[in-house]
Amino acid sequence: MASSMESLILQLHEISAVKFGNFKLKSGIFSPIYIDLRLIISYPSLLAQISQTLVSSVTTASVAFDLVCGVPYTALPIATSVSLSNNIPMVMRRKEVKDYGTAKAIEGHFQANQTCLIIEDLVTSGTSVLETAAPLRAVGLKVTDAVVLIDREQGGMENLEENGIKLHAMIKLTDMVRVLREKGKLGEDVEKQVIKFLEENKKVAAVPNAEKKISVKGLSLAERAKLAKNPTGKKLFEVMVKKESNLCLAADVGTAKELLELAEKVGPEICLLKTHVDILPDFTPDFGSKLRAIADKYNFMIFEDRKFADIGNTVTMQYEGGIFRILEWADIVNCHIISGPGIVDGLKLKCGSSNQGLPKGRGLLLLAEMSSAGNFATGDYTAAAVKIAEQHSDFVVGFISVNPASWPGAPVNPIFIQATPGVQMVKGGDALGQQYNTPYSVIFDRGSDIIIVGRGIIKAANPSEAAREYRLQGWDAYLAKCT
Ligand code: S5P
Repeated sequence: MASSMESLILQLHEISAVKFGNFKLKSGIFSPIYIDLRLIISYPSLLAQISQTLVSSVTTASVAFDLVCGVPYTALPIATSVSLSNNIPMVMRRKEVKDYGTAKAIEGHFQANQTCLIIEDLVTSGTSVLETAAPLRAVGLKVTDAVVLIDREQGGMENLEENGIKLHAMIKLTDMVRVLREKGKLGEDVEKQVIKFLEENKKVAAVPNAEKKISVKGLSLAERAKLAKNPTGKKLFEVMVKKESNLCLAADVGTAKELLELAEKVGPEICLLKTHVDILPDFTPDFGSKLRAIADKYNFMIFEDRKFADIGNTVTMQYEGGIFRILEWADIVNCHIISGPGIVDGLKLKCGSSNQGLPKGRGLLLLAEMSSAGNFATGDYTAAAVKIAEQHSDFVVGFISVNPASWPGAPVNPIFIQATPGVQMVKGGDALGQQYNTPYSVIFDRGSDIIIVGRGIIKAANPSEAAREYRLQGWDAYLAKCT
């Protein structure tokens, strides 16, 4: 190893950017090594040295690029330093796509087809590099290479390779540990402990595509698909796995024309598209078949958010008849349980599961909780929804929920899908009581399966780009649950 690299490793150790001991990681596991590269901003000459070495390592490898982009946040100052000292323009990826102002995911001037080098401080599974590559590619930039200061050697290089990105790592963690031992900064026993830990945790990698590689606490979506009793619920699980998407678009736009255009744009990113057909002034009887054609093309399912609430006999007619003829085209509908279990019997009369020999094999979601402030769907009401679902598990495919991890006896039967509205990139709300949580908190902390996103996508300058961001964040949170 070059002496400049050894000096860099020693300096990182000196400033405590690399520590040895017993550290609890975000994933809950204990690690004998901890790396915190955020500290380098306090040492400008070290930061400059790192940036220079990063650039030389890629130029030696003859990588050509027009722009650089740091993975937020730790690598941003590194990318800035690279940009300044080499006069290479930089672009910046927003972690949160705002729904006001210009709402861009990528900031800065660039041209389509330019090549952008991604700069990262530390790579484990490669997920954060992929999260930055996705919006860069979505705006037409080419991403072929990424350079990282430290590679933890936990599958990142392979995962990036699978996604068309060559990773150039300046320092491999095992080399770093070896150098520090050689220089007397740690004993042989600690070195062995760290190497053993790295070996054992190689499979912790949580990246898109990792469904097959990971072990899952609870059941994976693929396993739940096998248990599902309703054909529509089963298909929804399968679509999620196939598309690596737990994103439902709430397509609350002004006209049917806009809705169909939006479905075309966002189709590749979603597993489910949710409609409110009664807000479409230009609804025509062929709306359902037009939407179905797009759903088939992009392999997503259709959910009419009708929120039936009447007695069984009335909802039977509302479901099948009227102008909208929802039963004909919606795979899934939902209902409140305020009127009691008869509502489920009524809807089921028209479209129960194929096991019962009833037509259509449609699915039903029960509103067990709501996202709006001060709503009454809590406590015993939520528990009653779970009970009704169990009694009708051939027809009920899951719940509209907000925090299913907090329900008594949680998690509930894994055949049921949890779908959660009130999702945006930042926590907050609107002026009319809607309350938002982030994709990560909904999927990881609150134990839901599907994020339902409306304005976060519709109001973005580029809805398909925003949808991709939501899909990646949602899926990433699912994978994080899976280890
Ligand atoms: O409790 C709920 C249930 C639903 S289905 N809260 C909700 O917001 N919804 C729906 O989710 C709502 O009708 C809208 O279509 C979507 C949320 O849209 P956003 O624009 O606030 O993301």
